[in-house]
Amino acid sequence: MKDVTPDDTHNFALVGHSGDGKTSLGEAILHVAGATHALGSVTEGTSVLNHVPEEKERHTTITSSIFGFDAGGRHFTLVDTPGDSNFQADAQIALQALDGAVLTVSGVDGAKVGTDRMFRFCRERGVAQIAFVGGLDRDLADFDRAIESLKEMDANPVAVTLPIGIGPSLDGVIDLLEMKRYRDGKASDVPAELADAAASAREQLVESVAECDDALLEKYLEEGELSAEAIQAGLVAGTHSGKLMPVFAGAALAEIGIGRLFWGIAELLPSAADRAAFTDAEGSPIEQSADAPFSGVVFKTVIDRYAGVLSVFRVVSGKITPDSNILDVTSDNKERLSKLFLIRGAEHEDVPEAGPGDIVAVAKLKSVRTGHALSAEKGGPKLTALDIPQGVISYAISAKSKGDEDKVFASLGRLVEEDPTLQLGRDPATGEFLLTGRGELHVRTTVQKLQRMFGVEVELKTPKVPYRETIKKKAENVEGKLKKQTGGKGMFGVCYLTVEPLPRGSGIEFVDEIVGGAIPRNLIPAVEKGVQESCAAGPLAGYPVVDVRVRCIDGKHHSVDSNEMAFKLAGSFGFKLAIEKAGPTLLEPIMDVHVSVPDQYVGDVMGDLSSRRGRVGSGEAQGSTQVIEAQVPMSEMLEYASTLTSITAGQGEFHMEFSHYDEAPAHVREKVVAAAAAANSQES
Ligand SMILES: Nc1nc2c(ncn2[C@@H]2O[C@H](COP(=O)(O)OP(=O)(O)OP(=O)(O)O)[C@@H](O)[C@H]2O)c(=O)[nH]1
Ligand SMILES: [Mg+2]
Repeated sequence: MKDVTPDDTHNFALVGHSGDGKTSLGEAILHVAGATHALGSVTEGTSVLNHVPEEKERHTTITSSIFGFDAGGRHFTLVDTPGDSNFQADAQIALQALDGAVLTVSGVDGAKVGTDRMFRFCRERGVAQIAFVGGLDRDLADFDRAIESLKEMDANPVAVTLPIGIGPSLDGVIDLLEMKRYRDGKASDVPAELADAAASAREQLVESVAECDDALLEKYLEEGELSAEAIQAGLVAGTHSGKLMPVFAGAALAEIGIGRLFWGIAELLPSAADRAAFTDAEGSPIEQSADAPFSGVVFKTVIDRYAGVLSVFRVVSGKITPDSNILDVTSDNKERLSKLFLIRGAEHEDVPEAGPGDIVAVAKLKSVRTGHALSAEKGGPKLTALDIPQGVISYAISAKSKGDEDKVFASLGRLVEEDPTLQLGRDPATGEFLLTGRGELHVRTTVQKLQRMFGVEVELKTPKVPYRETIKKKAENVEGKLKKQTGGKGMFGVCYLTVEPLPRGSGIEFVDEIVGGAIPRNLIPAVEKGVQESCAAGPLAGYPVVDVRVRCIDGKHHSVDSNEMAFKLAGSFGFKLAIEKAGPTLLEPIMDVHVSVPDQYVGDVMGDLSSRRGRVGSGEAQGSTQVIEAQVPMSEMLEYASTLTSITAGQGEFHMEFSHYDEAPAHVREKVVAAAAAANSQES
């Protein structure tokens, strides 16, 4: 690996809808490339990519898996990602650090919600994509229909290979660039009976390529053909810019079309040198030179049974060797590296150094977490950290047996370190511990892992909705006063606060409008601190207060008895009083919900969403499924997975993400306030 330049280094992810064959495809690529000796199988539990026990048990990927290998003088890192929306954030984090993506599409069903979601994510982030339509060896497979579904998704798909035969009679592919048939890695002539179909598909390919580039189009119109080099160069440019999506046909289990896809990964997706530049906080590009100081970015954390916590990072610039000193830019801590590892699924091997484009892991760093930027200890480029999607659904969590609490929370802390989309916190209203994840399955899988890895059992209670509190009107000149001047050391501080509503998403804004020293300059921050601390638990039900401007307009002080504590308390009292006068109200989180169901269930699913206070948009057809978009309060969606399963006989799929906060209707507010009051009286 150490002799390979970034031009010959390729880091790619397999992404797509859950169960559409990403891991099987990964196994086939590794096998065809000679990185593994036997073809691993998801169903038989021999996959080197699905190596976590929960994955083997459930035959599904729950955390992305990394496999570095050399082939044909180049170095590749394959990242197999989860398709389920509970775990797909893992793919979204990894993609920010890689060079390209293979969008895996079902040859039977075509593109689905998960396909669409990853396609859009890549497009927004400028990640180049090629597609693989797999499973064409299955009954009812239809390559053309799958291509159509990609068009409906608004991609610009163009077939680079065509299947020969379909379903059980699938027997190789035709490479439309070379006009050769490929089967078992061997090229031969295109069968005569397919010559016409292949010629017309090739014409389509050439036309699509030409349409992406005016100069090429002119040449094509003049000469009626383009040279092989021009077509390939056009295809490469179209893939990198996202104007084209080259599509490869095949079947992972039968290892058909895999060699051609692997060619596409190496030749059409950008290399480490060609990908869009990484940038620093100012948006300036970082030069990916081996001679520059080191910089890198961590996109995955793995708890390894032997090595401990492994941070997997991509080197962006410079070279790094074991035992170097580095800086964790994001947490601003110095770290000393130990050994460097190349990751191959569950295995890892020592490497002596890593350079730009390489993906390696290092064990036992203290402050480094997924998403953090790393740099040389002195003078290294400071990359921006990766975006980490946050959890959206919270469960109250407690130890099953008394006395196990410390162990539970220490172990959960380890899992939170490994998975940055999980958060562990405390419910301000009830004091309960909350585990927040991307979905119900995400949280439940975490609990299962907790038991397997640390032998501790916990109980989950109904999910908690992260309500917020805010105000509806202005309250002016409200006095916050602390006066205790009888006996001993006195305390005196008075502030006058005006609070007014701010637009959604503004948070808390504190404005210092004190003139003429009514409150001494050095004590004004104490008022702000008091305000901020009171924001953590609002007056209605103890949820954080948001979207309020707090203006500190006047105050009084005493030359001896005024101090920080006095003004902090005055700020806190004043704020609470002001909020109560300003029409406090409850905000509830609204989710963007996307449900994909076969046609016949659309009516029932829409009706059900409306009954959950949802605002349901119109459905959009994607092949034989309909995608329904709706906005629904989170509190109505907590146990939706089981409802959807029963309405659609298990054929529906949904995912949701946080959209915005909205004022909760009175009946919801009353219920939440009563629940908080009940929890409070139980505690006291
Ligand atoms: N017949 C056939 N079956 C396939 C093919 N590819 C995958 N499968 C089967 O489809 C099922 C799902 O395959 P996986 O490779 O686990 O799919 P995945 O996309 O990794 O799934 P998640 O990790 O759950 O998102 C397994 O039972 C595979 O054996 C294929 O090309 N042909
Ligand atoms: Mg998988």
